Amino acid sequence: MLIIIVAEAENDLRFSYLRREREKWVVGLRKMRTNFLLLVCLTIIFCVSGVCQGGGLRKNFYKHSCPGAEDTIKNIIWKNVAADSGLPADLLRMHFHDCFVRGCDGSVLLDSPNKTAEKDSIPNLTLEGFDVIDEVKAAVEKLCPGVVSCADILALTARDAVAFQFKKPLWEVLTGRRDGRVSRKSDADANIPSPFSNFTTLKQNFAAKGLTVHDLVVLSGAHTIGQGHCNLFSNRLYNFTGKGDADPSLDPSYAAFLRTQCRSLADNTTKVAMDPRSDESFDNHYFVSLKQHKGLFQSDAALLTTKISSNIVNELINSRKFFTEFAQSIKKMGAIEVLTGTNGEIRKKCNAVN
Ligand code: HEM
Ligand SMILES: *[C@@H]1O[C@H](CO)[C@@H](O)[C@H](O)[C@H]1NC(C)=O
Ligand SMILES: *[C@@H]1O[C@H](CO)[C@@H](O)[C@H](O)[C@H]1NC(C)=O
Ligand SMILES: *[C@@H]1O[C@H](CO)[C@@H](O)[C@H](O)[C@H]1NC(C)=O
Ligand SMILES: *[C@@H]1O[C@H](CO)[C@@H](O)[C@H](O)[C@H]1NC(C)=O
Ligand SMILES: CC(=O)N[C@H]1CO[C@H](CO)[C@@H](O)[C@@H]1O
Repeated sequence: MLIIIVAEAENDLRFSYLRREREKWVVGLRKMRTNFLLLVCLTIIFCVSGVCQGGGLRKNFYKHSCPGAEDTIKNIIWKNVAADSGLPADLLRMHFHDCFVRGCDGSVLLDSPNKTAEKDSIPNLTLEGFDVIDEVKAAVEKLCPGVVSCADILALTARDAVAFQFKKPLWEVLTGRRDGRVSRKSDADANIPSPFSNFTTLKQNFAAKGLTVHDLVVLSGAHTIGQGHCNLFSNRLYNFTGKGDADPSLDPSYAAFLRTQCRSLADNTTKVAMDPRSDESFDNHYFVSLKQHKGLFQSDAALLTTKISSNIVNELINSRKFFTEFAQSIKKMGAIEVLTGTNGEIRKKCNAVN
């Protein structure tokens, strides 16, 4: 009898001990759950405010708010590219310029009442394709007013224009960007890389946007399409060191050919293909030509001046590698300093703030 009582007391004790342990656990778990919820909330807040990596962009952001948007954009772009094979280059370059100045926020599209907007900076003077962006925006506004940002339109049109050649997209575009309200010429001048820059400066320009040397080399491959104006490289043809000489790093026969195109140092109207093999085909030829010292700008040639970057050039001569790497780097470029959540606005017209 006594033994049983003692045993029960012991049991009770053990149970109460267990109960206490269990309570500790429950309390601990509850605390953990609170902490976890707090963490999730903070992450969401940070992502909405654009602080977290990727900037809160996501795949198919307009799936519910404007399901037809991406198809509408693609159809208009393909129609326009069919009529103007130079359009992919215009739109790809515009996306790049947008992202490098105040982030991918459509600021490159804003008109300037007093000639102080990004559009008025020297490199932007030759940006084309604004009218096509306006056509796209008008169609998307008709479909779902006030929903799709001009910043997303820029990113999507660049992808779709290049996709026309392949009848399928070469890279994924996340969406959910919002439009900025500020466009300053001084920001463009300070952030858009110059065709006269050396490797060190280019590397710094890209690092300032969170992009690596690898991204710099890969994205320069965009110069596989499009053209450059003579005055941006003719110093390499006629007067490289002030002695009436050519740039020794430029292939001599290619330099001779370029002199037949750009007749003088002052020529600022003639345009020349940046990829002498195929300036309307998006391919890895930029790197093939570059390795033969036929890069058009000093900024192209600069990629051969360090071991690390020239090794990357060698890798990208592999076409499959170029396509894979380009898709990754341009996705990264498309997330530079984006406005998301409630930041910025959705412009009614791409050339003016609301
Ligand atoms: C590495 C630094 C870069 C420099 C210094 C640079 C410079 C230039 C220059 C000077 C032009 C010729 C503009 C003209 O004469 O009208 C040009 C054209 C172009 N750039 Fe770049 N660029 C760079 C990077 C990029 C990137 C990252 C992209 C896109 C991902 C890009 C895409 C283009 C395209 C597609 C064109 C042809 C535009 C056309 O024909 O309409 N560039 N670039
Ligand atoms: C005109 O330029 C000045 C800077 O010179 C700027 O402060 C102002 O906001 C600009 N006006 C518009 C309408 O953009
Ligand atoms: C690159 O260009 C910058 C700016 O023009 C210059 O200060 C720097 O010395 C150059 N670097 C090299 C390695 O030539
Ligand atoms: C070449 O550059 C030098 C030094 O800047 C200059 O004095 C000369 O006039 C230039 N030559 C031409 C043809 O522009
Ligand atoms: C081209 O050069 C001419 C003559 O030097 C000048 O008047 C004109 O403004 C220049 N155009 C551009 C777009 O730089
Ligand atoms: C100030 C200026 O000339 N801006 C131009 C920028 O490029 C677009 C498209 O070519 C022109 O329409 C602008 O006038």
